[in-house]
Amino acid sequence: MCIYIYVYIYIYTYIYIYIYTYIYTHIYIYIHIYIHTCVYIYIYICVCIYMCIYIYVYVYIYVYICIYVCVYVDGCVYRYIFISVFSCNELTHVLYLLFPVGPYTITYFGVRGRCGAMRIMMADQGQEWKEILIDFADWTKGDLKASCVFGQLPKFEDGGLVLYQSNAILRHLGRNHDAYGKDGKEAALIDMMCDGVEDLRLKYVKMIYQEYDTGKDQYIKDLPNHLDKFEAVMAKNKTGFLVGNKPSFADYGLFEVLLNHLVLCSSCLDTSPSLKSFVEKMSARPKIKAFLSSDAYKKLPINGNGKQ
Ligand code: GTB
Repeated sequence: MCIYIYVYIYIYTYIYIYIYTYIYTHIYIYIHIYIHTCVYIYIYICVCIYMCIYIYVYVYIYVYICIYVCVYVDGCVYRYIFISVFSCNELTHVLYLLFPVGPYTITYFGVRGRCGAMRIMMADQGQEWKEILIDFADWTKGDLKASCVFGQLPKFEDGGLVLYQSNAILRHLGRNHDAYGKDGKEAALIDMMCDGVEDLRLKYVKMIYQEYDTGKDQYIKDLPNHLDKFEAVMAKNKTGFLVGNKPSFADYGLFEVLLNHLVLCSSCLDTSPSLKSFVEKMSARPKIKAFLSSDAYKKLPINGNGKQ
């Protein structure tokens, strides 16, 4: 009997322990796996979310920068197409708003000189620009001179575009700001007037820098002969501008050179009514008026040798 009870207890205990251990172990393993799986799934979800956010933000920023750059470049291209192919003034104004040009940078000596006209033009066109003023003593060291295409200033920067030669800069501004005529014929006439202004400017510069003391009086005497040509064109066009019905880059050039001549001889336009009225109207344009009365303009001498 005792043996019977003993065997029974033994078997019972064995079965009990076996079942208990089995169940317990399985439950334990199950919970363990469950927890680990949850942790792994959690980590996996976190990584996925992080990667998605990272990729999304990265791609979003990257794509938008690419799109903006492409659209901006395309905008510039479309702007030029509209100007050159369609000569469509109203649409180009909209494009200028969408894809603004500039800001520009001028590197030049602390004078009005070859930059007078472009500064007035940019002011009138509502542009802002940066000025880098070069001391003539620094210029003579030669490094900057060596870097300039023709060894001279002004240097003009429009983003990555670097230009020299003041009239090329005026033309560039004319293209950028719809001040180059409404079609090819007007553009050709504006080019012609710009070259005429350049001839007058060269005579003026020669007198100022080389013959001021000996040649000034004769220069003033001869002046009506030179101004007559501009007077005739201005009177014939009847719009108050050299070509077309709004200011072109040649008008800004003529306006500035006439301002300098009025300083040289205040009565020089008395026999040129159309030019006189042109100077008055240009001077009264609000943005030009503000610029001409600004310290930035007034503080600069007209020429590099102090003569005017
Ligand atoms: N064709 C060119 C243009 O239209 O831009 C002419 C440019 C030019 O004449 N630049 C002159 C220059 O760089 C400056 S305008 N000169 C220096 C050199 O050739 O080494 C004239 C001038 C002379 C001196 C001063 N100054 O003493 O401050 C300022 C401006």
